[in-house]
Amino acid sequence: MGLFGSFFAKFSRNKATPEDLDEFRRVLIESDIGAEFTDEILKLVEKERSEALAEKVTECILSSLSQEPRTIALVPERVTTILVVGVNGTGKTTSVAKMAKRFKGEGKKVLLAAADTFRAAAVEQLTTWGERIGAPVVVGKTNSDPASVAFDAATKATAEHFEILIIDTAGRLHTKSNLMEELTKVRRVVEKVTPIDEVLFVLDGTTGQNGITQARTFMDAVALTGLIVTKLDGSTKGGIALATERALKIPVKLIGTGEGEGDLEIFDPATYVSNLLTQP
Ligand SMILES: Nc1nc2c(ncn2[C@@H]2O[C@H](COP(=O)(O)OP(=O)(O)OP(=O)(O)O)[C@@H](O)[C@H]2O)c(=O)[nH]1
Ligand SMILES: [Mg+2]
Repeated sequence: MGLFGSFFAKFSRNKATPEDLDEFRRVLIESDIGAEFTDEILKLVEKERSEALAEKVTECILSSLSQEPRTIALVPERVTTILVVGVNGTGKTTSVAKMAKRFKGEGKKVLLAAADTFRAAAVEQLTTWGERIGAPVVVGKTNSDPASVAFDAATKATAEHFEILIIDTAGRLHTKSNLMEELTKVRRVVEKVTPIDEVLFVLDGTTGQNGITQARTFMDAVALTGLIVTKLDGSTKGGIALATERALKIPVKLIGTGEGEGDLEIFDPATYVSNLLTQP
């Protein structure tokens, strides 16, 4: 993640040459941090050539990010419901399992809903995770209405006093309006039983700028409250996390750093940016 570290080490010691700046611009663009951040950071680098540069750039990035809390706030008096959405293969089901594992570790009573009814394998995948973690999973028949599975899960969660319900949904292309409508329906139907507290969009950290377009369409359909950015282990492209947060004004809450159930971290922007700038 210390993508820019070697540049900052150099820029704070010497004057950056035009070649250095070109090279740095290329690295910024390739990191998917986006055009706005790239321009602002380059301006600072051109202007400021001192020990204070890293600090100024950190300030510039952090002040553009969301000020909303990054933790998932639990509602004490009723079930806290989390809906997990995103395009295909971004890591939704894995992230659902990782969150469940984390909450179970805190001693919470967790219920999962397999509202991805398109493929039998998807239900199996979540059921296997559920068994491993010790969280029951509400399932429906293959090709049944995902909203009805989500409704059943919300009803069970409320009746049996679960503290957390996490609803996994099928991956869908943001350009397929019927599938986006299906998601809106899941939300509407669950909210007949209990409010949805978090709608988390799972973004593959190796996706390019298209991730922002995807997130915008999901935002319109289901009003996202946060992002989970996955596959940041070993990626040099994690800048999309910052670019998407800036564009949508919703916080990155969690980051996925591997395929294992423990590979989920609460996103801490200050540490993230500091690593980006200081580690070579
Ligand atoms: N390296 C790495 N791999 C991940 C991470 N999160 C998920 N994966 C892998 O990405 C692949 C897809 O993960 P899933 O959780 O099945 O993705 P999904 O979004 O549920 O996929 P669909 O339901 O088909 O849309 C799997 O091989 C996961 O192990 C992560 O943080 N890092
Ligand atoms: Mg899945």
